[in-house]
Amino acid sequence: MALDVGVVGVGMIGQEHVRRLDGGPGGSRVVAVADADAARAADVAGRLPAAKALPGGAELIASDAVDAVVVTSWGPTHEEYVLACIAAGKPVFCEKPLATSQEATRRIVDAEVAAGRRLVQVGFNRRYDPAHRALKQAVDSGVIGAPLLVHCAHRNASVPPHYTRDMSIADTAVHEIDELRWLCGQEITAVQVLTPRKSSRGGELQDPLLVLFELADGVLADVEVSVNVHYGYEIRCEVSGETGTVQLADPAPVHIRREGAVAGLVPADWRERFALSYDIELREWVDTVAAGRPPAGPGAWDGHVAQVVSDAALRSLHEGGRVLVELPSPPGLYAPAAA
Ligand code: ISE
Repeated sequence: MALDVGVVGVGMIGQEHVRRLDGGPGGSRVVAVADADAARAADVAGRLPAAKALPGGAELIASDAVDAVVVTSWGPTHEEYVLACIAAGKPVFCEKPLATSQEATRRIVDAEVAAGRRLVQVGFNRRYDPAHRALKQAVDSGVIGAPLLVHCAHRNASVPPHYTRDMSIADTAVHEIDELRWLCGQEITAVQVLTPRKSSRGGELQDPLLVLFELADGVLADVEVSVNVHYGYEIRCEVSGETGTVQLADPAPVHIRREGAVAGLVPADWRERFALSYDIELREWVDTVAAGRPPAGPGAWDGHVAQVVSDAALRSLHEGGRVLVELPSPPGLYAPAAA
Protein backbone atom coordinates (compact mmCIF):
# COMPACT_ATOMS: atom_id res chain seq x y z
CA MET A 1 0.00 0.00 0.00
CA ALA A 2 1.27 3.51 -0.79
CA LEU A 3 1.94 5.84 2.12
CA ASP A 4 1.27 9.58 1.77
CA VAL A 5 3.67 11.45 4.00
CA GLY A 6 3.77 15.06 5.25
CA VAL A 7 7.13 16.55 6.28
CA VAL A 8 7.30 19.32 8.89
CA GLY A 9 10.58 21.22 8.61
CA VAL A 10 12.43 21.05 5.30
CA GLY A 11 15.90 22.26 6.25
CA MET A 12 18.94 20.08 5.60
CA ILE A 13 17.85 16.79 7.19
CA GLY A 14 14.22 17.39 6.13
CA GLN A 15 15.23 17.67 2.49
CA GLU A 16 17.41 14.57 2.83
CA HIS A 17 14.37 12.64 4.09
CA VAL A 18 12.03 14.13 1.44
CA ARG A 19 14.39 12.88 -1.28
CA ARG A 20 14.21 9.36 0.13
CA LEU A 21 10.47 9.35 0.85
CA ASP A 22 9.15 10.76 -2.41
CA GLY A 23 8.77 7.85 -4.82
CA GLY A 24 10.81 5.68 -2.46
CA PRO A 25 10.98 1.92 -3.00
CA GLY A 26 8.41 1.29 -0.24
CA GLY A 27 5.74 3.15 -2.25
CA SER A 28 5.73 6.39 -0.28
CA ARG A 29 5.30 9.89 -1.64
CA VAL A 30 5.46 13.32 -0.05
CA VAL A 31 2.07 15.06 -0.32
CA ALA A 32 2.63 18.04 1.99
CA VAL A 33 5.48 20.06 3.46
CA ALA A 34 5.58 22.92 5.97
CA ASP A 35 8.43 25.06 7.23
CA ALA A 36 8.91 28.15 9.40
CA ASP A 37 10.37 29.63 6.20
CA ALA A 38 7.34 29.65 3.85
CA ALA A 39 9.47 30.36 0.77
CA ARG A 40 11.59 27.29 1.49
CA ALA A 41 8.47 25.13 1.90
CA ALA A 42 7.12 26.43 -1.42
CA ASP A 43 10.43 25.78 -3.13
CA VAL A 44 10.66 22.18 -1.84
CA ALA A 45 6.98 21.46 -2.69
CA GLY A 46 7.49 22.94 -6.16
CA ARG A 47 10.16 20.33 -6.88
CA LEU A 48 7.88 17.40 -5.96
CA PRO A 49 5.14 15.98 -8.20
CA ALA A 50 2.40 15.60 -5.57
CA ALA A 51 3.28 17.97 -2.70
CA LYS A 52 1.59 21.12 -1.45
CA ALA A 53 3.21 23.65 0.85
CA LEU A 54 0.95 24.17 3.87
CA PRO A 55 1.13 27.19 6.19
CA GLY A 56 2.28 25.27 9.28
CA GLY A 57 2.86 21.95 11.02
CA ALA A 58 -0.59 21.98 12.68
CA GLU A 59 -2.37 22.27 9.31
CA LEU A 60 -0.17 19.56 7.83
CA ILE A 61 -0.85 17.12 10.65
CA ALA A 62 -4.61 17.80 10.44
CA SER A 63 -4.71 17.38 6.65
CA ASP A 64 -6.77 14.41 5.42
CA ALA A 65 -4.26 13.98 2.60
CA VAL A 66 -1.51 13.05 5.07
CA ASP A 67 -1.36 9.43 6.34
CA ALA A 68 1.86 9.75 8.34
CA VAL A 69 4.18 12.56 9.42
CA VAL A 70 7.93 13.14 9.48
CA VAL A 71 9.07 15.85 11.92
CA THR A 72 12.42 17.37 10.98
CA SER A 73 11.86 20.86 12.31
CA TRP A 74 13.94 22.62 14.97
CA GLY A 75 14.20 20.55 18.21
CA PRO A 76 12.15 22.90 20.45
CA THR A 77 9.11 22.41 18.12
CA HIS A 78 9.18 18.60 18.22
CA GLU A 79 6.99 18.17 21.30
CA GLU A 80 4.10 20.20 19.89
CA TYR A 81 4.11 18.37 16.56
CA VAL A 82 4.55 14.88 17.98
CA LEU A 83 1.71 15.45 20.49
CA ALA A 84 -0.52 16.70 17.65
CA CYS A 85 0.23 13.53 15.64
CA ILE A 86 -0.65 11.33 18.61
CA ALA A 87 -3.90 13.27 19.12
CA ALA A 88 -4.69 12.82 15.41
CA GLY A 89 -3.85 9.09 15.58
CA LYS A 90 -1.16 9.46 12.89
CA PRO A 91 2.19 7.62 12.87
CA VAL A 92 5.08 10.05 13.31
CA PHE A 93 8.79 9.71 12.62
CA CYS A 94 10.57 12.43 14.64
CA GLU A 95 14.23 13.29 14.22
CA LYS A 96 16.38 13.20 17.35
CA PRO A 97 16.17 14.53 19.96
CA LEU A 98 12.51 13.62 20.52
CA ALA A 99 12.15 16.87 22.51
CA THR A 100 14.46 19.17 24.40
CA SER A 101 13.72 18.26 28.04
CA GLN A 102 12.84 15.08 29.89
CA GLU A 103 9.57 16.70 31.04
CA ALA A 104 8.62 17.17 27.37
CA THR A 105 9.61 13.63 26.32
CA ARG A 106 7.66 12.28 29.31
CA ARG A 107 4.55 14.18 28.14
CA ILE A 108 4.94 12.44 24.77
CA VAL A 109 5.23 9.03 26.46
CA ASP A 110 2.16 9.77 28.61
CA ALA A 111 0.14 10.88 25.57
CA GLU A 112 1.01 7.68 23.72
CA VAL A 113 0.15 5.56 26.74
CA ALA A 114 -3.19 7.40 27.06
CA ALA A 115 -3.85 6.80 23.35
CA GLY A 116 -3.14 3.11 23.99
CA ARG A 117 -0.94 2.54 20.94
CA ARG A 118 2.58 3.23 19.72
CA LEU A 119 2.74 5.80 16.96
CA VAL A 120 6.15 7.42 17.50
CA GLN A 121 9.55 6.49 16.07
CA VAL A 122 12.69 8.50 16.83
CA GLY A 123 15.48 9.04 14.28
CA PHE A 124 18.30 7.21 16.03
CA ASN A 125 19.83 6.13 12.74
CA ARG A 126 22.87 4.23 14.09
CA ARG A 127 20.54 1.28 14.65
CA TYR A 128 20.12 1.06 10.85
CA ASP A 129 23.75 1.50 9.80
CA PRO A 130 24.99 -1.83 8.37
CA ALA A 131 28.36 -1.46 10.18
CA HIS A 132 26.69 -0.79 13.53
CA ARG A 133 24.31 -3.72 12.94
CA ALA A 134 27.30 -6.00 12.26
CA LEU A 135 28.99 -4.70 15.42
CA LYS A 136 25.93 -5.54 17.50
CA GLN A 137 25.59 -8.94 15.86
CA ALA A 138 29.21 -9.73 16.82
CA VAL A 139 28.65 -8.63 20.43
CA ASP A 140 25.37 -10.57 20.70
CA SER A 141 26.89 -13.72 19.19
CA GLY A 142 29.36 -13.95 22.07
CA VAL A 143 32.47 -14.17 19.85
CA ILE A 144 34.33 -11.63 22.02
CA GLY A 145 32.98 -12.95 25.29
CA ALA A 146 31.19 -10.67 27.72
CA PRO A 147 31.65 -7.00 26.80
CA LEU A 148 33.64 -5.03 29.39
CA LEU A 149 34.51 -1.66 27.87
CA VAL A 150 33.28 0.42 24.93
CA HIS A 151 35.37 3.17 23.31
CA CYS A 152 33.60 5.59 20.97
CA ALA A 153 34.52 8.75 19.13
CA HIS A 154 32.06 11.13 17.47
CA ARG A 155 33.88 13.74 15.42
CA ASN A 156 32.40 16.46 13.23
CA ALA A 157 34.59 18.44 10.82
CA SER A 158 32.77 21.60 11.92
CA VAL A 159 29.36 22.68 13.14
CA PRO A 160 27.00 25.46 11.99
CA PRO A 161 26.97 28.90 13.70
CA HIS A 162 23.73 28.16 15.61
CA TYR A 163 25.42 25.19 17.37
CA THR A 164 25.68 25.90 21.11
CA ARG A 165 27.78 24.36 23.87
CA ASP A 166 24.99 22.08 25.15
CA MET A 167 24.41 20.67 21.67
CA SER A 168 27.63 18.63 21.96
CA ILE A 169 25.59 16.50 24.36
CA ALA A 170 21.94 17.08 23.40
CA ASP A 171 22.37 16.94 19.62
CA THR A 172 25.58 14.98 19.10
CA ALA A 173 26.38 12.60 22.01
CA VAL A 174 22.66 11.70 22.16
CA HIS A 175 23.41 9.32 19.27
CA GLU A 176 25.91 7.40 21.44
CA ILE A 177 23.48 7.44 24.37
CA ASP A 178 20.98 5.53 22.27
CA GLU A 179 23.68 3.43 20.61
CA LEU A 180 25.12 2.21 23.93
CA ARG A 181 21.69 1.18 25.27
CA TRP A 182 20.91 -0.65 22.02
CA LEU A 183 24.35 -2.21 21.55
CA CYS A 184 24.76 -3.44 25.12
CA GLY A 185 21.09 -4.11 25.89
CA GLN A 186 21.60 -2.31 29.22
CA GLU A 187 20.46 0.95 30.73
CA ILE A 188 22.91 3.74 31.55
CA THR A 189 23.11 4.26 35.30
CA ALA A 190 25.59 7.15 35.68
CA VAL A 191 27.41 9.70 33.54
CA GLN A 192 30.32 12.07 33.94
CA VAL A 193 31.52 14.69 31.47
CA LEU A 194 35.20 15.66 31.49
CA THR A 195 36.48 18.77 29.76
CA PRO A 196 39.99 18.43 28.30
CA ARG A 197 42.13 21.25 26.96
CA LYS A 198 39.96 23.30 24.58
CA SER A 199 40.50 23.22 20.86
CA SER A 200 41.49 26.65 19.61
CA ARG A 201 39.07 26.06 16.72
CA GLY A 202 36.03 25.74 19.01
CA GLY A 203 35.26 29.38 19.83
CA GLU A 204 32.78 29.56 22.72
CA LEU A 205 32.19 25.81 22.62
CA GLN A 206 33.63 23.44 25.20
CA ASP A 207 35.27 21.27 22.57
CA PRO A 208 36.21 18.41 22.81
CA LEU A 209 34.38 16.56 25.59
CA LEU A 210 35.02 13.16 27.09
CA VAL A 211 31.83 11.54 28.32
CA LEU A 212 32.00 8.50 30.59
CA PHE A 213 28.97 6.25 30.88
CA GLU A 214 28.34 3.46 33.38
CA LEU A 215 25.94 0.72 32.32
CA ALA A 216 23.76 -1.41 34.59
CA ASP A 217 25.92 -4.54 34.20
CA GLY A 218 29.15 -2.67 35.01
CA VAL A 219 30.34 -2.02 31.44
CA LEU A 220 32.10 1.35 31.14
CA ALA A 221 31.97 3.43 27.96
CA ASP A 222 34.02 6.46 27.01
CA VAL A 223 32.89 8.77 24.21
CA GLU A 224 35.03 11.50 22.69
CA VAL A 225 32.83 14.27 21.27
CA SER A 226 34.77 16.63 19.01
CA VAL A 227 32.95 19.03 16.73
CA ASN A 228 35.76 20.92 15.00
CA VAL A 229 38.24 18.31 13.81
CA HIS A 230 38.54 19.83 10.34
CA TYR A 231 39.68 16.62 8.59
CA GLY A 232 36.21 15.10 8.10
CA TYR A 233 33.41 13.23 9.86
CA GLU A 234 34.40 10.20 11.86
CA ILE A 235 32.47 7.76 13.99
CA ARG A 236 34.35 5.10 15.93
CA CYS A 237 33.23 2.34 18.22
CA GLU A 238 35.22 -0.52 19.68
CA VAL A 239 33.90 -3.05 22.16
CA SER A 240 36.46 -4.79 24.30
CA GLY A 241 35.29 -8.17 25.60
CA GLU A 242 36.65 -10.98 27.77
CA THR A 243 38.12 -12.92 24.84
CA GLY A 244 38.35 -10.44 21.97
CA THR A 245 37.42 -7.06 20.58
CA VAL A 246 35.20 -5.85 17.77
CA GLN A 247 35.26 -2.45 16.16
CA LEU A 248 33.69 -0.53 13.30
CA ALA A 249 35.90 -0.83 10.22
CA ASP A 250 37.33 2.16 8.39
CA PRO A 251 34.42 3.33 6.18
CA ALA A 252 36.72 4.31 3.27
CA PRO A 253 35.79 2.16 0.24
CA VAL A 254 39.42 2.03 -0.98
CA HIS A 255 42.91 2.67 0.38
CA ILE A 256 45.52 4.19 -1.90
CA ARG A 257 49.20 3.38 -1.40
CA ARG A 258 51.62 5.78 -3.02
CA GLU A 259 54.85 7.58 -2.26
CA GLY A 260 55.38 5.65 0.92
CA ALA A 261 51.95 6.46 2.42
CA VAL A 262 48.49 4.89 2.68
CA ALA A 263 45.44 7.10 2.20
CA GLY A 264 41.70 6.42 2.49
CA LEU A 265 39.01 9.03 2.09
CA VAL A 266 37.26 10.25 5.24
CA PRO A 267 33.53 11.10 4.79
CA ALA A 268 32.87 14.85 4.74
CA ASP A 269 29.83 14.78 7.01
CA TRP A 270 27.02 12.68 8.46
CA ARG A 271 25.05 12.76 5.21
CA GLU A 272 27.84 10.90 3.45
CA ARG A 273 28.78 8.56 6.33
CA PHE A 274 25.23 7.53 7.15
CA ALA A 275 23.48 7.68 3.74
CA LEU A 276 22.70 3.97 3.78
CA SER A 277 21.42 4.07 7.34
CA TYR A 278 18.86 6.75 6.41
CA ASP A 279 17.77 4.71 3.36
CA ILE A 280 17.21 1.62 5.51
CA GLU A 281 15.66 3.52 8.43
CA LEU A 282 13.01 5.25 6.31
CA ARG A 283 12.36 2.20 4.12
CA GLU A 284 11.68 0.05 7.21
CA TRP A 285 9.51 2.78 8.76
CA VAL A 286 7.41 3.17 5.58
CA ASP A 287 6.98 -0.61 5.19
CA THR A 288 5.85 -1.01 8.81
CA VAL A 289 3.54 1.98 8.97
CA ALA A 290 2.01 1.32 5.53
CA ALA A 291 1.17 -2.19 6.72
CA GLY A 292 -0.70 -0.66 9.67
CA ARG A 293 1.77 -1.98 12.25
CA PRO A 294 3.26 0.06 15.13
CA PRO A 295 6.72 1.42 14.25
CA ALA A 296 9.38 -1.20 14.97
CA GLY A 297 12.32 1.17 15.56
CA PRO A 298 13.31 3.23 18.60
CA GLY A 299 10.12 4.63 20.09
CA ALA A 300 8.92 7.34 22.46
CA TRP A 301 10.28 5.48 25.49
CA ASP A 302 13.75 5.28 23.90
CA GLY A 303 13.52 9.00 23.10
CA HIS A 304 12.58 9.70 26.70
CA VAL A 305 15.37 7.59 28.21
CA ALA A 306 17.91 9.23 25.88
CA GLN A 307 16.70 12.62 27.09
CA VAL A 308 16.96 11.65 30.78
CA VAL A 309 20.57 10.54 30.21
CA SER A 310 21.30 13.61 28.10
CA ASP A 311 19.95 15.88 30.87
CA ALA A 312 22.16 14.07 33.41
CA ALA A 313 25.20 14.59 31.15
CA LEU A 314 24.35 18.27 30.79
CA ARG A 315 24.19 18.56 34.57
CA SER A 316 27.63 17.01 34.81
CA LEU A 317 28.92 19.40 32.13
CA HIS A 318 27.52 22.43 33.98
CA GLU A 319 28.18 21.43 37.57
CA GLY A 320 30.94 18.82 37.28
CA GLY A 321 31.07 15.39 38.88
CA ARG A 322 29.36 12.07 38.31
CA VAL A 323 25.59 12.21 37.97
CA LEU A 324 23.37 9.20 38.64
CA VAL A 325 20.67 8.40 36.10
CA GLU A 326 17.37 7.48 37.65
CA LEU A 327 14.85 5.83 35.39
CA PRO A 328 11.34 4.70 36.26
CA SER A 329 10.16 1.35 34.83
CA PRO A 330 8.76 1.62 31.33
CA PRO A 331 4.97 1.68 31.02
CA GLY A 332 3.44 -1.62 29.84
CA LEU A 333 2.97 -0.25 26.31
CA TYR A 334 6.76 -0.47 25.86
CA ALA A 335 7.27 -3.96 27.31
CA PRO A 336 9.05 -6.19 24.79
CA ALA A 337 6.67 -8.58 23.04
CA ALA A 338 6.76 -12.09 24.50
CA ALA A 339 8.89 -14.45 22.38
C1 ISE B 1 23.67 16.04 13.71
O1 ISE B 1 22.41 16.51 14.06
C2 ISE B 1 23.66 14.57 13.52
O2 ISE B 1 22.68 13.90 13.68
C3 ISE B 1 24.98 13.98 13.24
O3 ISE B 1 24.94 12.60 13.10
C4 ISE B 1 25.91 14.36 14.34
O4 ISE B 1 27.18 13.87 14.09
C5 ISE B 1 25.99 15.84 14.51
O5 ISE B 1 26.86 16.13 15.55
C6 ISE B 1 24.63 16.39 14.82
O6 ISE B 1 24.72 17.77 14.99
